[in-house]
Amino acid sequence: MGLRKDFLWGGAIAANQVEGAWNVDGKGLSVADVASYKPNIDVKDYRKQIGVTQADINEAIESTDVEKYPKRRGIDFYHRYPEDLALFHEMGFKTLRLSIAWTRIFPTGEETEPNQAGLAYYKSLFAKMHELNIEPIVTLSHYEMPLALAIKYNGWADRRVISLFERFCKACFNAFKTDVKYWLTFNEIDSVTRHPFTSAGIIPDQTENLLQTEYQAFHHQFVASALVTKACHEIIPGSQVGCMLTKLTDYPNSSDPRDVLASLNKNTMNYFPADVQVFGEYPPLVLKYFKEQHINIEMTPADLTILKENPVDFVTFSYYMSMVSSYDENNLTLTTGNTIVGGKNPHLPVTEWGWTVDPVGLRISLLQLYDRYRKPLMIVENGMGAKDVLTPEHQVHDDYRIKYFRAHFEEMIKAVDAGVDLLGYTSWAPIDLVSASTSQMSKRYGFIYVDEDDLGHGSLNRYRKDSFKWYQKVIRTNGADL
Ligand code: BGP
Repeated sequence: MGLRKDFLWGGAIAANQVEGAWNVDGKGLSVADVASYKPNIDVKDYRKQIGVTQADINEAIESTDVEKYPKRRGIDFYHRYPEDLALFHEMGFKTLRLSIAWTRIFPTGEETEPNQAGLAYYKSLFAKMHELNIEPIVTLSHYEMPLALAIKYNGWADRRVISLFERFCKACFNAFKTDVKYWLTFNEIDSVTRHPFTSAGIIPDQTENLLQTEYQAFHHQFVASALVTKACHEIIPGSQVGCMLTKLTDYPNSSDPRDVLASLNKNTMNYFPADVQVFGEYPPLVLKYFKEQHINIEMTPADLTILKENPVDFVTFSYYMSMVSSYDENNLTLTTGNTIVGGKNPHLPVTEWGWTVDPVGLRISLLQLYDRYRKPLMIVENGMGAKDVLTPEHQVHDDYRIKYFRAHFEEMIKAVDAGVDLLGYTSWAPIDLVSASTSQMSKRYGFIYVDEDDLGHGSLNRYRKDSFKWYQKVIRTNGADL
């Protein structure tokens, strides 16, 4: 048994967390460019952190400060990609998951013709990848959209954004039809309600009924995802389009049936965006929940046909942690019950950022997803943020990272042995980059250390960590030697 021979081992990155060059070659401002570094904010308050206000945006538009806006400098992958790809190749990567910045192709989202310099950049990047036999897996929307669309339309809250996104995607399919076979539509599509600004361009303090707006934005993304799946299949015969879900595997806090019910309900809500993309329709329980919450989504009959006719080909997900739900008797909704989530799990350790470390949860996730969808799966993000130390000899002894991955790979292989069809695994992230939730460099994930601190100081030199050699061996033996 074991992994398939052509298992796609590799890593995953996102344009806005690595590229930098935020105003180069005609690029427009994206929502990610205005998410600022707020060192004193409580890192656990994820939603607040990414909840940018209109005042923040006004200030950010004027600013060119890359200390305050670290995603604007990234790790300079824009210029250093040949060196970085060579390092990935040295580790033996079969694939690299990356995203295309919409704002490099359509700077404000509303131009009628694509920016040629933006297309040319990605064209050379893909050429280099093919030279090194690294198969691209491309995310079309990874936590960014043109800022202009957020300001003008409140992002994905507005139906008109669907056709603008379609225009962007079709430009990519036409330009890269010989370069890219695997495409993902929206990164962690379920995250609209967790951080509406970065995920859907919704400006919370300008939005009257936030929950209603978030679910309407969800709907527009589902329709857009189905439309571009169709376009991709038409423009690139043989292409494969996947959805991407945050796998927040949820456990009941106890065997009290009410806790079990709370967790079941939580999972129903976690799964629903992938359900829509795979089954082409909304789960009845979720529609009932909308009714109870007085959420009225504008859905046309044409939308429902588009969803039904264009399911995704495969299912991908990020896996970092599991959650715990408990029943809350004072706070109950009719269909889904209500849950206090994120409770501590006494069986699991946590990282410095409070994320549970749960390798068995990865196996559970794979089994659950395969059982539910019966589609090929791919793990497109998994990894551990840590505060690494660079020695004076430029080494990083990250045995904790090796231990983390080893435990996760063991469980992944057990799931495959149990019959799960798994296409590949891309770690988050193979190289240190600017963190999405904290905007900090010091939350490091890579096998490659980047000499850059939270304020952007440093040589930007790359150094191989101990885990680099280890991952190289894992890929070489296709997971046989962990
Ligand atoms: C996922 C995102 C990634 C990445 C990762 C780690 O939710 O898709 O973009 O950043 O989480 O999160 P963080 O950077 O906040 O540690």
